[in-house]
Amino acid sequence: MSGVATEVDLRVELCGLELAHPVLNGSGTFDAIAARRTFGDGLLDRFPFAAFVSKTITPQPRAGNPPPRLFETPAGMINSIGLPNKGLEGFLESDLPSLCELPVPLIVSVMGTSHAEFERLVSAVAPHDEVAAIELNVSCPNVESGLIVGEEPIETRSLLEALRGLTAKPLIVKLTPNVADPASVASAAQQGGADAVSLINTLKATAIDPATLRPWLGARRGGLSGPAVRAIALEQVRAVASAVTVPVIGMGGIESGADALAFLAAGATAVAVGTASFRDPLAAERVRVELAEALESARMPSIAALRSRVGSTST
Ligand code: RRO
Repeated sequence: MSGVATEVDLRVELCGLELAHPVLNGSGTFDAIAARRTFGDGLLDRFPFAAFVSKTITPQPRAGNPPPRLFETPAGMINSIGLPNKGLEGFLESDLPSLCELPVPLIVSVMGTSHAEFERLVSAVAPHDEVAAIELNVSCPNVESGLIVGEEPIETRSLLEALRGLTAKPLIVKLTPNVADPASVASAAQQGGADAVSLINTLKATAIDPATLRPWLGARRGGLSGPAVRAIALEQVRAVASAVTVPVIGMGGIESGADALAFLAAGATAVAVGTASFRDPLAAERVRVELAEALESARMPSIAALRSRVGSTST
């Protein structure tokens, strides 16, 4: 990061939200409440994201998976955190008031195992004025059908149809990369009434402990993220952005302004930094500054100019 101020206009509009720049966080990769405890209110003056996506919550509290929960891979990591969270009531009482103090729009991520669970979550979260949008994490089984919602276009569409009437706030569907054709799931989400899609979640992965020759992770398998997945994420973002008209939030191994620029050129309206924030909590700030510098070098005065240059069809 050179720190040279640029004149580039990084503002983007994401399903009605006016964002100062296009860099968000990936859900579950930045604990803003813990970061504020550690870094103090200075974090709010220098908040690295243009909108904040909270860690996914479920209706009931969950302890998460047994350890070990992380495994480092070449250029990435596998996590099997297992959705530890305080549950809906705990989130509303303990976390939401703190998250509302962040200086950017708040996007709350939710996951259920049935339409009824998702309906409960959306109905309880959406009425809070400080909640700008809801992200639906669909990498979970529907206990009624036994299918992973986000792996089946019909499941995804029917979930959105069940939720659409519950709120006028933007519904963002977080897509799984663990399908042959993510564009068909994205199209189904749009047909069901989604306002945006975000991708990719992590790729199914495992690691073997060389000493025991048994799975390293307590939950046996997990999800791969980091630069190792970037090229796959970029292709999925390109495919999805050319299949839908709603905005796409692209993520997967973004660590630099050049990476972010590639996702925007592939059709994303916004990007998210995930794994890189574990090593450097200000990685997203560096990505934003480098992105502005890259646009300036390319003589593009704004994100809008970039999007018209690449002729994106995603907004
Ligand atoms: O908590 C997790 O283990 C987890 C979730 Br909810 C998710 O959506 N993606 C991921 O890689 N880990």
